[in-house]
Amino acid sequence: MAGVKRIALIIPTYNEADNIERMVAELYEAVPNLHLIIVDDNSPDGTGRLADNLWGEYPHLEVIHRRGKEGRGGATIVGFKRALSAGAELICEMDADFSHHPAELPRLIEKTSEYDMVIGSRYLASSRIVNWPCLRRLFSKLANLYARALLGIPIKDYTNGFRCFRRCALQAVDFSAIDASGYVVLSEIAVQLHRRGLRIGEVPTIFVNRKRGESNLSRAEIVNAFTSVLRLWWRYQRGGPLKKNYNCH
Ligand SMILES: Nc1nc2c(ncn2[C@@H]2O[C@H](COP(=O)(O)OP(=O)(O)OP(=O)(O)O)[C@@H](O)[C@H]2O)c(=O)[nH]1
Ligand SMILES: [Mg+2]
Repeated sequence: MAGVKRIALIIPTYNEADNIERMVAELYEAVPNLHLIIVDDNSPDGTGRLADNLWGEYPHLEVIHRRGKEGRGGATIVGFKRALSAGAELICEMDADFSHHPAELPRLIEKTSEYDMVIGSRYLASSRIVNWPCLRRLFSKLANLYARALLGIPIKDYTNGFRCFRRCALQAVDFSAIDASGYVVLSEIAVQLHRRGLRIGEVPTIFVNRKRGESNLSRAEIVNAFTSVLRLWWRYQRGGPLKKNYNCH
């Protein structure tokens, strides 16, 4: 059972003061032995301070503070590296705004017995998306179709940051080749793992639009999402900057 494994979870935060305390409580309810790593980018609303105050209340909570808002992807990479150096056997990531529900985390964890990376997917038959405006749904759907057409990985959801990795899968990622820092890092990691022949699986998830806190998705980031997938395609089209195949099995 996955419960005996050393499991780390990375949560990138920017202005999640309304969510962070309840999120942490529900996560430890769902997976009590979690090594939780919160990576906060000096949130003006004091999320980082709130997270610090939780230290001591929970057995394995760690908070990494960065100087300013530098993007979700880069924050997650900092957390991944910390989890690897701490010896985690499974490493997960999720958002702090309850779009990904803590109670669903054990299902992703369990599926890592079959796959090297597991994605909580919004686009499988029994997945659901709750309270997302039409335009947002359309944008996400288009972004995923576009990524799939260009990058060719047989997955339905490239852009949901609800994932679990086996340790060996994250060790296979060449972080030095990743120069982006925003949401596209999710796609770049998937490209690298796919090119290295690692197994990527999906489990259905119920994705709920944030109820509290403000959206971090700016118009610039939407434009960036499309141009950066094009860059990825260009960089990785002939095997890209990757070193040799990696044997995870
Ligand atoms: N550390 C860090 N975390 C970030 C940054 N941008 C977003 N996040 C976090 O990454 C997760 C996903 O960001 P969201 O703002 O929920 O982005 P989204 O889901 O595309 O859009 P909304 O839910 O509408 O805001 C949340 O936990 C954010 O707090 C950033 O620059 N740095
Ligand atoms: Mg969100």
